[in-house]
Amino acid sequence: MEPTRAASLADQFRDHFGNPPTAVVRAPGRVNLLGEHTDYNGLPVLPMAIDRSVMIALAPRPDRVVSLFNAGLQFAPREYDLSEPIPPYEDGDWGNYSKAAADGLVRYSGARLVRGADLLVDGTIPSGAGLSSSSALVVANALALLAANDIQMPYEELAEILPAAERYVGTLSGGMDQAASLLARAGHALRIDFSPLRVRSVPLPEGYRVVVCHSLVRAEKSGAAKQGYNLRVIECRLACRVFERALGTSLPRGLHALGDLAVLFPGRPLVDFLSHLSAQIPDRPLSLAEVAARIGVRPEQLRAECDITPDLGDRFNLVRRVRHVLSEAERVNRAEAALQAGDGTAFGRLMDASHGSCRDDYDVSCAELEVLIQVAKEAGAVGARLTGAGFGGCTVNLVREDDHASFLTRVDRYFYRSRLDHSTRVSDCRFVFNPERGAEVVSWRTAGC
Ligand code: NG1
Repeated sequence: MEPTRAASLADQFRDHFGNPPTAVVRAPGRVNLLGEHTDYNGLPVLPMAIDRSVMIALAPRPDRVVSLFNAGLQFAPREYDLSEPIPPYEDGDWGNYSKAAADGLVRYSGARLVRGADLLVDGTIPSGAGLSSSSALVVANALALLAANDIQMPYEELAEILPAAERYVGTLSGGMDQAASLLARAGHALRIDFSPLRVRSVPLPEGYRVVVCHSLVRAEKSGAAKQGYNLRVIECRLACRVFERALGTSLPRGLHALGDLAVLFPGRPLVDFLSHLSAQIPDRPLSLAEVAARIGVRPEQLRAECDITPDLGDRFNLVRRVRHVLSEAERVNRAEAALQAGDGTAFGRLMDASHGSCRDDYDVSCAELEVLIQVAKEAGAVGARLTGAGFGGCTVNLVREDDHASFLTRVDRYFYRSRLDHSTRVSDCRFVFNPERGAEVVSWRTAGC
């Protein structure tokens, strides 16, 4: 827990609500080193927690009202009642992340939230940066509501529940961010596998630093990036349907996610399956009617089965998306081995390959990210890639310890200098950090403050 920040948040809480908080919670953001757009496919990821977080000072209330106040005053105060159902605010409203946590705890864990809470929320994770500010907000709200109700829940269980809870805001996201925020280990990356959730610590190679750089393009998933993200989730769901058709009776059951291929055919390289898909459909954008015709179902049936909303349009790229997902999952396996062996060079090569795949097959890069990656490589990054959903946001870079000062100087000179106005500090745009531990709840009265 950052003691100075927590103490000042507690003071602000007292000033605002008139009584001291009973607890302070902290939920960190994360940077994903490798394994992009694999989590919602049930395939592994390799993130670590960053030193930026959401912190909430809280006190229970006698009624069932949740009163949300933002310490930084960027977001307007919100109040809602915990009585079910909890209807969402307008799309994009920050209060929906708190409601997502409340609704999810009740719906998926059966938690009895009989007490509301006063919550003072402070965040230091830039939003729309691919650093998981939204999930940190959901995790912190969940921990705050549980603390206000004296409910203990293992973090592993919360990490299973909160991804579904966060879908309340309309993003079809996977489970990486909540698991990383809750279960991260200081000084380590985490390999996370899904269904069921499994987590193991992975060391970072000695003599290297991880640097996060913002492309200065915000990709808000409460805004335009949501559609781009959800479309890719749907493309993967459609691909599962084509695989079912292609693999026929060799499949013992239906495919819920592309990751089921790894479960059903253990030991077989995932990329081998791509040829089964290519045998059924061409590598070009297809309409829903074309995909349906290849599977032999009616388009409306397919739309309903895959939950395809009209805002996602009628152009679905399946072959390229699957090529990314399956190859990315294999890169995670190789990357974990490289990290275990302390081989930063091999890890860097996998990061570069991941970026190429995100750009060319998953189409989630953008012009500014490409310039930033090029600058980073010229500045000596051993590996550089976009991190998080993409469409803007941050890059993650592996840099030799001895080179990291000159790396920053060059990135500042060749990327940030011409792009930043005087009101923005470059230190807010790129940062070097040590992996943090995951979320924590500190009882404020016993903390002696
Ligand atoms: P970011 O961009 O940090 O929100 C998103 C998803 C993850 C994962 C990555 C891509 C949310 C809340 N998170 O992360 O689950 O799919 O994109 O790997 O949407």
